[in-house]
Amino acid sequence: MFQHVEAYPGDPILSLNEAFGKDPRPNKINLSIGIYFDDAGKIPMLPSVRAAEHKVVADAGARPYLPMEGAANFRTAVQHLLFGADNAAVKAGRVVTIQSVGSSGGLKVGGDFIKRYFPESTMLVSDPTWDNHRAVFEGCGLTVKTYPYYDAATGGLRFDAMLEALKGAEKKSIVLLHACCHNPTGVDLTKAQWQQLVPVLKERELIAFLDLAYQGYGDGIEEDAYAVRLLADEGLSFFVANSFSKSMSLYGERCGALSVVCPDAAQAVNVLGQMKATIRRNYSNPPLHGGQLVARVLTDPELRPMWEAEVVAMRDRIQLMRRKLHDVLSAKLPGRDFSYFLTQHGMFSYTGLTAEQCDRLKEEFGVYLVRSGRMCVAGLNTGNVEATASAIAAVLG
Ligand code: PLP
Ligand code: TYF
Repeated sequence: MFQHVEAYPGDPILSLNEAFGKDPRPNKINLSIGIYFDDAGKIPMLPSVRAAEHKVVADAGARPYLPMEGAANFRTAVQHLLFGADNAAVKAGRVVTIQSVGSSGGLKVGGDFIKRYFPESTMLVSDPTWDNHRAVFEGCGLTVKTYPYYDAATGGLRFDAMLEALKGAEKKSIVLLHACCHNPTGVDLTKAQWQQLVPVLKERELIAFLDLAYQGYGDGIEEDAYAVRLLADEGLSFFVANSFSKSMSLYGERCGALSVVCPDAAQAVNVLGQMKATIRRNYSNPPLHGGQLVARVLTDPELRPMWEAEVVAMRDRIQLMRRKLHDVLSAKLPGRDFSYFLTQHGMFSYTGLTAEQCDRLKEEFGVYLVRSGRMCVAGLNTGNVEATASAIAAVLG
Protein backbone atom coordinates (compact mmCIF):
# COMPACT_ATOMS: atom_id res chain seq x y z
CA MET A 1 0.00 0.00 0.00
CA PHE A 2 2.65 2.52 0.98
CA GLN A 3 5.59 1.27 -1.12
CA HIS A 4 5.59 4.57 -2.98
CA VAL A 5 6.06 6.60 0.22
CA GLU A 6 9.69 7.61 0.22
CA ALA A 7 11.82 7.88 3.38
CA TYR A 8 11.86 11.31 5.05
CA PRO A 9 15.47 12.48 5.34
CA GLY A 10 14.49 14.61 8.37
CA ASP A 11 14.84 18.31 9.03
CA PRO A 12 18.57 19.12 9.16
CA ILE A 13 18.31 21.25 12.31
CA LEU A 14 15.89 19.04 14.24
CA SER A 15 17.86 15.90 13.28
CA LEU A 16 21.09 17.48 14.51
CA ASN A 17 19.38 18.41 17.76
CA GLU A 18 18.21 14.80 18.14
CA ALA A 19 21.73 13.54 17.43
CA PHE A 20 22.99 15.86 20.16
CA GLY A 21 20.48 14.35 22.60
CA LYS A 22 21.79 10.85 21.85
CA ASP A 23 25.49 11.80 22.06
CA PRO A 24 26.81 10.15 25.26
CA ARG A 25 29.76 12.54 25.71
CA PRO A 26 29.27 14.56 28.92
CA ASN A 27 31.02 17.68 27.60
CA LYS A 28 28.98 17.98 24.41
CA ILE A 29 27.85 21.51 23.47
CA ASN A 30 24.61 22.26 21.63
CA LEU A 31 24.89 25.29 19.36
CA SER A 32 22.51 23.86 16.76
CA ILE A 33 18.82 24.54 17.39
CA GLY A 34 17.47 28.08 17.73
CA ILE A 35 16.54 27.93 21.38
CA TYR A 36 17.63 30.27 24.17
CA PHE A 37 19.37 28.38 26.96
CA ASP A 38 20.30 30.05 30.25
CA ASP A 39 23.78 30.09 31.75
CA ALA A 40 23.13 26.66 33.28
CA GLY A 41 22.31 25.31 29.81
CA LYS A 42 18.58 24.99 30.56
CA ILE A 43 15.55 26.31 28.68
CA PRO A 44 14.24 28.92 31.13
CA MET A 45 10.73 29.08 32.53
CA LEU A 46 10.39 32.84 32.76
CA PRO A 47 9.12 33.98 36.19
CA SER A 48 6.65 36.35 34.50
CA VAL A 49 5.22 33.47 32.47
CA ARG A 50 5.09 31.19 35.49
CA ALA A 51 3.18 33.85 37.45
CA ALA A 52 0.84 34.38 34.49
CA GLU A 53 0.18 30.65 34.37
CA HIS A 54 -0.83 30.59 38.05
CA LYS A 55 -3.29 33.39 37.40
CA VAL A 56 -4.65 31.84 34.21
CA VAL A 57 -5.10 28.43 35.82
CA ALA A 58 -6.78 29.98 38.88
CA ASP A 59 -9.26 31.77 36.60
CA ALA A 60 -9.80 28.88 34.20
CA GLY A 61 -13.23 27.38 33.73
CA ALA A 62 -14.72 25.44 30.85
CA ARG A 63 -12.61 24.90 27.74
CA PRO A 64 -14.71 25.95 24.77
CA TYR A 65 -13.24 26.18 21.30
CA LEU A 66 -11.64 29.50 20.62
CA PRO A 67 -12.96 31.37 17.59
CA MET A 68 -11.11 30.54 14.36
CA GLU A 69 -9.09 33.75 14.64
CA GLY A 70 -8.11 33.08 18.27
CA ALA A 71 -8.72 34.86 21.56
CA ALA A 72 -9.69 38.55 21.38
CA ASN A 73 -7.49 39.57 24.35
CA PHE A 74 -4.46 37.85 22.79
CA ARG A 75 -5.06 39.44 19.38
CA THR A 76 -5.40 42.95 20.78
CA ALA A 77 -2.32 42.53 22.98
CA VAL A 78 -0.30 41.39 19.96
CA GLN A 79 -1.40 44.41 17.93
CA HIS A 80 -0.31 46.74 20.70
CA LEU A 81 3.01 44.92 21.10
CA LEU A 82 3.85 45.04 17.40
CA PHE A 83 2.38 48.31 16.25
CA GLY A 84 2.00 50.30 19.47
CA ALA A 85 -1.33 50.94 21.18
CA ASP A 86 -1.68 54.35 19.55
CA ASN A 87 -0.84 53.25 16.05
CA ALA A 88 -2.99 54.99 13.46
CA ALA A 89 -3.52 51.87 11.35
CA VAL A 90 -4.62 49.89 14.42
CA LYS A 91 -6.97 52.66 15.50
CA ALA A 92 -8.43 52.90 12.02
CA GLY A 93 -9.30 49.19 12.07
CA ARG A 94 -6.90 48.49 9.20
CA VAL A 95 -4.91 45.78 11.02
CA VAL A 96 -6.15 42.22 11.11
CA THR A 97 -4.52 39.84 13.61
CA ILE A 98 -5.13 36.13 14.04
CA GLN A 99 -3.67 33.91 16.75
CA SER A 100 -1.63 31.19 15.08
CA VAL A 101 -0.08 27.86 16.02
CA GLY A 102 3.42 29.25 16.53
CA SER A 103 4.59 31.80 14.02
CA SER A 104 5.15 28.81 11.73
CA GLY A 105 1.35 28.52 11.70
CA GLY A 106 1.14 32.22 10.84
CA LEU A 107 3.52 31.75 7.91
CA LYS A 108 1.43 28.82 6.70
CA VAL A 109 -1.92 30.61 6.98
CA GLY A 110 -0.41 33.67 5.29
CA GLY A 111 1.08 31.50 2.54
CA ASP A 112 -2.25 29.76 1.87
CA PHE A 113 -4.02 33.12 1.77
CA ILE A 114 -1.43 34.51 -0.66
CA LYS A 115 -1.67 31.46 -2.91
CA ARG A 116 -5.45 31.98 -3.14
CA TYR A 117 -5.55 35.76 -3.58
CA PHE A 118 -2.20 36.45 -5.30
CA PRO A 119 -1.79 33.23 -7.29
CA GLU A 120 0.63 34.79 -9.76
CA SER A 121 2.94 36.21 -7.10
CA THR A 122 6.38 34.77 -6.48
CA MET A 123 7.75 34.60 -2.96
CA LEU A 124 11.21 36.14 -2.62
CA VAL A 125 13.30 35.11 0.37
CA SER A 126 16.76 36.19 1.47
CA ASP A 127 19.80 34.17 0.38
CA PRO A 128 20.15 32.42 2.76
CA THR A 129 17.06 32.17 4.91
CA TRP A 130 15.56 29.81 7.49
CA ASP A 131 15.20 26.53 5.54
CA ASN A 132 11.61 26.12 6.65
CA HIS A 133 10.57 29.33 4.88
CA ARG A 134 11.04 27.64 1.54
CA ALA A 135 9.44 24.42 2.79
CA VAL A 136 6.35 26.17 4.19
CA PHE A 137 5.75 28.47 1.22
CA GLU A 138 6.40 25.80 -1.40
CA GLY A 139 4.03 23.64 0.62
CA CYS A 140 1.43 26.39 0.05
CA GLY A 141 1.99 25.99 -3.69
CA LEU A 142 4.00 29.21 -4.08
CA THR A 143 7.10 29.59 -6.21
CA VAL A 144 10.01 30.60 -3.97
CA LYS A 145 13.06 32.50 -5.29
CA THR A 146 15.84 34.35 -3.51
CA TYR A 147 17.23 37.87 -3.36
CA PRO A 148 20.89 38.60 -2.44
CA TYR A 149 21.44 39.12 1.27
CA TYR A 150 24.48 37.77 3.09
CA ASP A 151 27.97 38.86 2.10
CA ALA A 152 30.35 36.01 2.92
CA ALA A 153 33.35 38.25 2.25
CA THR A 154 32.46 40.73 4.99
CA GLY A 155 30.04 38.82 7.24
CA GLY A 156 27.62 41.70 6.52
CA LEU A 157 24.78 42.61 4.18
CA ARG A 158 24.77 42.90 0.36
CA PHE A 159 22.34 45.76 0.65
CA ASP A 160 22.93 47.33 -2.77
CA ALA A 161 22.54 43.99 -4.51
CA MET A 162 19.42 43.30 -2.48
CA LEU A 163 17.86 46.63 -3.48
CA GLU A 164 18.78 46.13 -7.15
CA ALA A 165 17.18 42.68 -7.15
CA LEU A 166 14.00 44.01 -5.56
CA LYS A 167 13.90 46.91 -8.03
CA GLY A 168 13.86 44.30 -10.79
CA ALA A 169 11.31 42.03 -9.14
CA GLU A 170 7.92 41.32 -10.73
CA LYS A 171 5.21 43.63 -9.46
CA LYS A 172 3.22 42.20 -6.53
CA SER A 173 6.00 39.80 -5.59
CA ILE A 174 5.91 38.84 -1.93
CA VAL A 175 9.16 39.74 -0.15
CA LEU A 176 9.90 37.78 2.99
CA LEU A 177 11.99 39.95 5.33
CA HIS A 178 13.35 39.07 8.77
CA ALA A 179 12.27 42.03 10.91
CA CYS A 180 15.24 41.49 13.26
CA CYS A 181 17.81 38.85 14.26
CA HIS A 182 18.10 37.21 10.86
CA ASN A 183 18.08 33.42 10.90
CA PRO A 184 20.60 32.02 10.02
CA THR A 185 23.12 34.86 9.58
CA GLY A 186 22.49 37.37 12.41
CA VAL A 187 22.83 40.12 9.77
CA ASP A 188 20.09 42.77 9.94
CA LEU A 189 19.12 45.90 8.04
CA THR A 190 19.86 49.17 9.82
CA LYS A 191 17.05 51.68 10.34
CA ALA A 192 18.43 53.74 7.45
CA GLN A 193 18.39 50.65 5.21
CA TRP A 194 14.78 49.88 6.11
CA GLN A 195 13.96 53.46 5.15
CA GLN A 196 15.72 53.01 1.81
CA LEU A 197 13.77 49.82 1.19
CA VAL A 198 10.38 51.52 1.54
CA PRO A 199 10.35 53.40 -1.81
CA VAL A 200 11.39 50.21 -3.61
CA LEU A 201 8.51 48.32 -2.03
CA LYS A 202 6.17 51.12 -3.09
CA GLU A 203 7.44 51.55 -6.64
CA ARG A 204 7.38 47.83 -7.46
CA GLU A 205 4.12 47.29 -5.53
CA LEU A 206 5.92 44.60 -3.59
CA ILE A 207 4.13 43.01 -0.66
CA ALA A 208 6.35 42.65 2.39
CA PHE A 209 5.93 39.62 4.62
CA LEU A 210 7.82 40.32 7.83
CA ASP A 211 8.93 37.45 10.05
CA LEU A 212 9.45 38.61 13.62
CA ALA A 213 10.50 35.47 15.50
CA TYR A 214 13.06 37.02 17.87
CA GLN A 215 11.47 40.21 19.18
CA GLY A 216 13.58 41.55 22.04
CA TYR A 217 16.74 39.64 21.15
CA GLY A 218 18.06 42.34 18.80
CA ASP A 219 18.03 45.84 20.28
CA GLY A 220 14.87 45.68 22.43
CA ILE A 221 11.19 44.79 22.32
CA GLU A 222 10.14 48.17 20.91
CA GLU A 223 13.26 48.64 18.79
CA ASP A 224 12.87 45.26 17.12
CA ALA A 225 9.38 46.26 15.96
CA TYR A 226 10.91 49.16 14.02
CA ALA A 227 10.31 47.67 10.57
CA VAL A 228 6.70 46.79 11.41
CA ARG A 229 5.96 50.35 12.53
CA LEU A 230 7.86 51.97 9.68
CA LEU A 231 5.96 50.03 7.01
CA ALA A 232 2.66 50.78 8.76
CA ASP A 233 3.49 54.49 9.05
CA GLU A 234 4.43 54.56 5.37
CA GLY A 235 0.94 53.37 4.47
CA LEU A 236 2.06 50.04 3.05
CA SER A 237 -0.10 46.93 3.08
CA PHE A 238 1.87 43.96 4.38
CA PHE A 239 1.94 40.78 6.45
CA VAL A 240 3.78 40.12 9.71
CA ALA A 241 4.13 36.79 11.47
CA ASN A 242 5.41 37.01 15.03
CA SER A 243 6.38 34.45 17.62
CA PHE A 244 6.46 34.09 21.40
CA SER A 245 8.50 30.88 21.28
CA LYS A 246 11.77 32.67 22.02
CA SER A 247 10.65 35.94 23.60
CA MET A 248 8.59 34.15 26.28
CA SER A 249 10.41 30.81 26.16
CA LEU A 250 7.11 29.17 25.24
CA TYR A 251 8.34 26.92 22.42
CA GLY A 252 6.04 23.95 22.95
CA GLU A 253 2.94 26.04 23.62
CA ARG A 254 3.02 27.17 19.97
CA CYS A 255 2.17 30.83 20.45
CA GLY A 256 2.31 33.17 17.49
CA ALA A 257 0.23 35.47 15.37
CA LEU A 258 -0.26 36.68 11.83
CA SER A 259 -1.18 40.31 11.23
CA VAL A 260 -2.13 41.93 7.95
CA VAL A 261 -2.12 45.68 7.49
CA CYS A 262 -4.80 46.59 4.95
CA PRO A 263 -5.49 49.79 2.98
CA ASP A 264 -8.82 50.40 4.75
CA ALA A 265 -11.13 48.96 7.37
CA ALA A 266 -13.58 47.52 4.83
CA GLN A 267 -10.84 45.45 3.17
CA ALA A 268 -9.62 44.43 6.62
CA VAL A 269 -13.03 42.91 7.39
CA ASN A 270 -12.88 40.74 4.27
CA VAL A 271 -9.24 39.80 4.83
CA LEU A 272 -10.09 38.67 8.36
CA GLY A 273 -13.04 36.68 7.01
CA GLN A 274 -10.89 34.84 4.47
CA MET A 275 -8.16 34.28 7.08
CA LYS A 276 -10.81 32.58 9.20
CA ALA A 277 -11.81 30.43 6.23
CA THR A 278 -8.14 29.51 5.70
CA ILE A 279 -7.80 28.57 9.37
CA ARG A 280 -11.01 26.54 9.32
CA ARG A 281 -9.61 24.51 6.42
CA ASN A 282 -6.28 23.99 8.20
CA TYR A 283 -6.84 23.35 11.92
CA SER A 284 -10.17 25.06 12.73
CA ASN A 285 -8.98 27.13 15.69
CA PRO A 286 -5.85 27.60 17.79
CA PRO A 287 -5.24 26.12 21.25
CA LEU A 288 -6.35 28.05 24.31
CA HIS A 289 -3.73 27.80 27.04
CA GLY A 290 -0.48 29.30 25.71
CA GLY A 291 -2.15 32.30 24.14
CA GLN A 292 -3.73 33.14 27.49
CA LEU A 293 -0.31 33.08 29.15
CA VAL A 294 0.97 35.51 26.53
CA ALA A 295 -2.05 37.79 26.85
CA ARG A 296 -1.67 37.82 30.65
CA VAL A 297 2.02 38.71 30.54
CA LEU A 298 1.46 41.45 27.97
CA THR A 299 -1.49 43.10 29.73
CA ASP A 300 -0.85 42.56 33.46
CA PRO A 301 0.69 45.72 34.97
CA GLU A 302 2.93 43.67 37.29
CA LEU A 303 3.94 40.95 34.86
CA ARG A 304 4.66 43.11 31.84
CA PRO A 305 7.66 44.94 33.36
CA MET A 306 8.91 41.64 34.79
CA TRP A 307 8.89 40.11 31.32
CA GLU A 308 10.57 43.12 29.77
CA ALA A 309 13.40 42.83 32.31
CA GLU A 310 13.70 39.09 31.63
CA VAL A 311 14.07 39.77 27.91
CA VAL A 312 16.80 42.31 28.62
CA ALA A 313 18.63 39.71 30.72
CA MET A 314 18.43 37.08 27.96
CA ARG A 315 19.65 39.55 25.35
CA ASP A 316 22.48 40.79 27.57
CA ARG A 317 23.62 37.25 28.33
CA ILE A 318 23.88 36.46 24.62
CA GLN A 319 25.80 39.67 24.10
CA LEU A 320 28.21 38.71 26.88
CA MET A 321 28.80 35.34 25.24
CA ARG A 322 29.38 37.00 21.86
CA ARG A 323 32.00 39.23 23.47
CA LYS A 324 33.66 36.34 25.32
CA LEU A 325 33.81 34.09 22.27
CA HIS A 326 35.17 36.95 20.18
CA ASP A 327 37.85 37.77 22.74
CA VAL A 328 39.03 34.20 23.31
CA LEU A 329 39.09 33.37 19.60
CA SER A 330 40.88 36.63 18.73
CA ALA A 331 43.53 35.83 21.35
CA LYS A 332 43.98 32.28 20.06
CA LEU A 333 44.04 33.19 16.35
CA PRO A 334 45.32 36.79 16.21
CA GLY A 335 45.45 36.92 12.39
CA ARG A 336 41.73 36.38 11.99
CA ASP A 337 38.78 38.74 12.20
CA PHE A 338 36.02 37.57 14.51
CA SER A 339 34.29 40.96 14.74
CA TYR A 340 31.20 39.44 13.10
CA PHE A 341 30.37 37.90 16.47
CA LEU A 342 29.96 41.44 17.79
CA THR A 343 28.18 43.02 14.82
CA GLN A 344 25.68 40.24 14.09
CA HIS A 345 22.41 40.34 16.04
CA GLY A 346 20.25 37.92 17.98
CA MET A 347 20.59 34.21 18.58
CA PHE A 348 22.63 33.33 15.52
CA SER A 349 25.94 34.02 13.90
CA TYR A 350 27.20 32.78 10.58
CA THR A 351 30.73 31.66 11.37
CA GLY A 352 31.96 30.94 7.86
CA LEU A 353 32.98 27.47 9.06
CA THR A 354 32.64 24.91 6.27
CA ALA A 355 30.40 21.84 6.49
CA GLU A 356 33.54 19.72 6.92
CA GLN A 357 34.77 21.93 9.76
CA CYS A 358 31.34 21.65 11.42
CA ASP A 359 31.54 17.86 11.05
CA ARG A 360 34.94 17.90 12.77
CA LEU A 361 33.61 20.11 15.55
CA LYS A 362 30.84 17.61 16.15
CA GLU A 363 32.84 14.42 15.81
CA GLU A 364 36.11 15.39 17.49
CA PHE A 365 34.90 17.95 20.04
CA GLY A 366 31.18 17.31 20.58
CA VAL A 367 30.39 20.88 19.49
CA TYR A 368 27.19 20.93 17.43
CA LEU A 369 26.68 23.65 14.78
CA VAL A 370 24.40 23.46 11.75
CA ARG A 371 26.50 22.44 8.72
CA SER A 372 25.89 25.83 7.07
CA GLY A 373 28.22 27.24 9.75
CA ARG A 374 25.33 28.75 11.70
CA MET A 375 26.00 28.95 15.42
CA CYS A 376 23.24 29.40 17.98
CA VAL A 377 25.15 31.80 20.22
CA ALA A 378 22.37 31.41 22.82
CA GLY A 379 23.71 27.89 23.49
CA LEU A 380 26.97 29.30 24.85
CA ASN A 381 27.44 29.76 28.59
CA THR A 382 30.23 30.53 31.02
CA GLY A 383 30.87 26.79 31.37
CA ASN A 384 31.29 25.99 27.67
CA VAL A 385 32.44 29.12 25.85
CA GLU A 386 36.16 28.51 26.36
CA ALA A 387 35.88 24.90 25.18
CA THR A 388 33.89 26.10 22.16
CA ALA A 389 36.57 28.66 21.30
CA SER A 390 39.32 26.04 21.65
CA ALA A 391 37.48 23.61 19.39
CA ILE A 392 36.87 26.27 16.74
CA ALA A 393 40.49 27.41 16.94
CA ALA A 394 41.58 23.79 16.46
CA VAL A 395 39.52 23.27 13.29
CA LEU A 396 40.52 26.66 11.88
CA GLY A 397 44.17 26.45 12.85
N1 PLP B 1 10.71 32.20 11.66
C1 PLP B 1 12.01 32.13 11.95
C2 PLP B 1 12.96 33.01 11.22
C3 PLP B 1 12.46 31.25 12.93
O1 PLP B 1 13.77 31.19 13.20
C4 PLP B 1 11.53 30.44 13.61
C5 PLP B 1 11.96 29.49 14.63
O2 PLP B 1 13.07 29.16 14.82
C6 PLP B 1 10.20 30.54 13.26
C7 PLP B 1 9.81 31.44 12.28
C8 PLP B 1 9.13 29.69 13.87
O3 PLP B 1 8.97 29.77 15.22
P1 PLP B 1 7.65 29.28 15.95
O4 PLP B 1 6.85 28.49 14.99
O5 PLP B 1 8.13 28.48 17.10
O6 PLP B 1 6.95 30.52 16.37
O1 TYF C 1 16.85 26.40 14.83
C1 TYF C 1 16.01 26.74 14.00
O2 TYF C 1 16.27 27.49 13.09
C2 TYF C 1 14.55 26.27 14.04
C3 TYF C 1 14.05 25.90 15.38
O3 TYF C 1 8.77 24.01 15.46
C4 TYF C 1 12.64 25.40 15.37
O4 TYF C 1 14.34 25.37 13.02
C5 TYF C 1 12.36 24.13 15.84
C6 TYF C 1 11.07 23.67 15.86
C7 TYF C 1 10.04 24.47 15.43
C8 TYF C 1 10.30 25.73 14.95
C9 TYF C 1 11.59 26.18 14.92
